[in-house]
Amino acid sequence: MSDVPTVVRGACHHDCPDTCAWEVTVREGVAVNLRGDPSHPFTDGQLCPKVNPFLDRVYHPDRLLRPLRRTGPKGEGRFEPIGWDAAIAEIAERIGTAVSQRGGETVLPYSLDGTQGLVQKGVLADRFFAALGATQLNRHICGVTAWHGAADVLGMPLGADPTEIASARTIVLWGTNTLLTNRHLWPYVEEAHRNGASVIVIDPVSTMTARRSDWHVQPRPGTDVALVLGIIGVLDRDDLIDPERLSATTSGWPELRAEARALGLDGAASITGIESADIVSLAHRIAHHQPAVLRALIGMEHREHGQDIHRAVAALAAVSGSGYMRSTQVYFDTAFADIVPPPGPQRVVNMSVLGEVLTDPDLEPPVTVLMNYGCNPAAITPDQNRVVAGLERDDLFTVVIEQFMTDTARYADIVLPTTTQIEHLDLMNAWGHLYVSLNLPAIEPLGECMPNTEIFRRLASALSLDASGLADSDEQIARDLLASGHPWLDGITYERLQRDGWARLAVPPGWSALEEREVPLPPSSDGGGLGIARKRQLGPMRLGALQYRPATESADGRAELAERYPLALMSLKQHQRFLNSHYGGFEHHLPDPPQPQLEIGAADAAARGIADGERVRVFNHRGALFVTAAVSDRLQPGLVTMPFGWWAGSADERTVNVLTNATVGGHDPDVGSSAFHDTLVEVEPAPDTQQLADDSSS
Ligand SMILES: Nc1nc2c(c(=O)[nH]1)N[C@H]1C(S)=C(S)[C@@H](COP(=O)(O)OP(=O)(O)OC[C@H]3O[C@@H](n4cnc5c(=O)[nH]c(N)nc54)[C@H](O)[C@@H]3O)O[C@H]1N2
Ligand SMILES: Nc1nc2c(c(=O)[nH]1)N[C@H]1C(S)=C(S)[C@@H](COP(=O)(O)OP(=O)(O)OC[C@H]3O[C@@H](n4cnc5c(=O)[nH]c(N)nc54)[C@H](O)[C@@H]3O)O[C@H]1N2
Ligand code: SF4
Ligand SMILES: [Mo]
Repeated sequence: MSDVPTVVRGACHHDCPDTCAWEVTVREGVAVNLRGDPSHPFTDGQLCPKVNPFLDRVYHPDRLLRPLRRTGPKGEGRFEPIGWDAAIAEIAERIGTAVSQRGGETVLPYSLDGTQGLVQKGVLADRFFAALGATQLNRHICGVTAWHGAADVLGMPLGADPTEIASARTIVLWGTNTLLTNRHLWPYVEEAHRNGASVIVIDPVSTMTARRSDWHVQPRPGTDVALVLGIIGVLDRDDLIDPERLSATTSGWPELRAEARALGLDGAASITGIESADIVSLAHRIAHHQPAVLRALIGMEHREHGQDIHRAVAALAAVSGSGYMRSTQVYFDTAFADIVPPPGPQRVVNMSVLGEVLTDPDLEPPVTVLMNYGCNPAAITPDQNRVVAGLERDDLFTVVIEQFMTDTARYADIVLPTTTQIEHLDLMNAWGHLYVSLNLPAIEPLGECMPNTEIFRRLASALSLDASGLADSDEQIARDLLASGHPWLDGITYERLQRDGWARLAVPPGWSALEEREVPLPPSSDGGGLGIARKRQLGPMRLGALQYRPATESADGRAELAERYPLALMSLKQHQRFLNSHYGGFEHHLPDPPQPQLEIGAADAAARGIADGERVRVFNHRGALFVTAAVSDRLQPGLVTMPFGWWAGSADERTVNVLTNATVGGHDPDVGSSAFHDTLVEVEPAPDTQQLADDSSS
């Protein structure tokens, strides 16, 4: 082995819009340095506070390095090491028996974007579960509601290239916390700002991005549809809409205008809590300082009517002729080859309602095998008490493929140790820019770890599954994804990516969904899975009737519930060193103080006799947890917030999701994310320890 250091190119695997390209320096087989690729235009040589210390995660003493079999009760976390052959044989035997007794649908895969790499995230696993005839999972907890809202207007919901934000004169960051969640876009925002653009943030919460903006517009949570109707009403009243453009590019304007007129400016102001004069200024700012860009990402979709909110923002872009930016995922879905089997006839389960699915006594067949990878449902899925009750079921055989002993892994029958991004090969797309990258393995897998792909290859072989592609190598899968023949992949070959690390999709610069209404389709565009967007035809942007509806779980939705639980809870991505649930259990990533806190406004705290720093009980009809109160003057009355991403050990073996609402936010129950932010709670000073002991013994 040479002791001359080598540099291996790769890219971050995280579920983050930025997908940074990186370089790993390896000496004697050990990764000794990691840095952002200075040549990548979007990464610009910088990673982020979460990932700068990523090598510590790779070499962390708690890394899972061998397969484990459970020896104690579920959830307790007692395991013994076993060999790979024994682990694979046992899983294959359990799956084989379950499938022969109850049919393939008794197996439920549960995964998300723990890694966003296209190879490790899914292709082989998808082929494996399709060949088994397993229950199909709608992986809709993130992004799909927003996708549908935008698609309601745009057909195919492509937005403009986010880097084009640099040339805007008005930037509206609508329900997105750019500085925290999408930090590599911020330099482009700053460039526009230096050139005179104003930066407006529309967010009920005073986020770090809101505090850096020129104007923070703070609607009551979940009322953005009314705000949009108010703005459209002003544009209409003041003759600020170009009728020719509108009739050439949209349909359904009369219906939308009728709704805006019916609500009126005063109606919009009273629902949103924003002064009429401010709604007028916002409308005038957007109309008079073009090009304006409306930038939305994901957060607003986590509501019962999230689809309407995203639809409203897209409709406002269409009416005002503004640029519209969102996830760029659709570009990659369109460009890459569709190499997973199309959806089968098996039942579909929405991942948002896992708790209900695992505890439903009438589900036929019941889920008796749960295969979890790239996601930590015990921590991140709403209505956590039901999720945990499901994971505790003795008749459920659970396999977790993980890097660490997460909240979910503690409930597994078998835990399989898996590689990190610097130990395996992957092809990376992105949802915040248009660069594709190739991640090459920099070091050998640690211990006995294996990539997801190899685990599914072995399971397929042990089960003698007969379907094509189940033995494909990782490199073959990456090459096949690139081989669609789509013009956006022109000149982007595996070899070029091996050499350069990354390449921008060949989407013409300046191309935007609002200007150009034709999307090149690949030669064969009839596949399923990845290519769902391709099947949409583009036509005029659809406006149509749109109304504000309060969420069922809100003060205006269910008065009797709001009487018992009068505070709205938003559970936010708010820590600089957290990425979803990845770092919640890592000491060096925790904030100071190292506990999740409940932020509550001074008046709401005073009304309940709660002082800053005091321990409180937060509860509703789904569950309860104990945390410390942080009394603040930044919150609207009636609103409380808690951070998301902590592991259960941080607060009474539960996270904020013990409280959250699992209602699905799309217009169809199988479609869309959960209404995390439409959650009502009450808060009280925590009973003292003696009373707790009395309660539990009675
Ligand atoms: N209350 C509340 N809940 C939320 C949200 C919220 O805002 N509030 N946000 C929601 C959203 S938008 C999302 S996306 C989800 C995210 O929730 P999760 O999907 O749980 O989040 P991640 O931290 O991205 O990834 C989870 C796991 O993937 C594992 N992993 C990483 N790489 C690999 C790999 O190569 N192979 C395997 N097998 N595992 C790997 C990591 O070790 C990690 O434990 O949470 C949702 N839940
Ligand atoms: N540091 C860090 N970065 C991350 C993540 C992380 O955990 N940590 N997670 C990644 C993931 S998986 C995702 S999905 C993205 C999410 O990226 P974003 O969508 O930018 O982030 P969120 O915090 O989910 O939501 C954005 C904002 O929406 C606001 N919001 C909620 N409801 C409403 C509403 O009704 N109206 C309006 N106007 N605003 C509302 C919230 O207050 C929040 O500030 O971030 C990614 N980046
Ligand atoms: S988490 Fe996001 S910002 Fe941080 S390195 Fe990964 S892609 Fe870049
Ligand atoms: Mo997400």
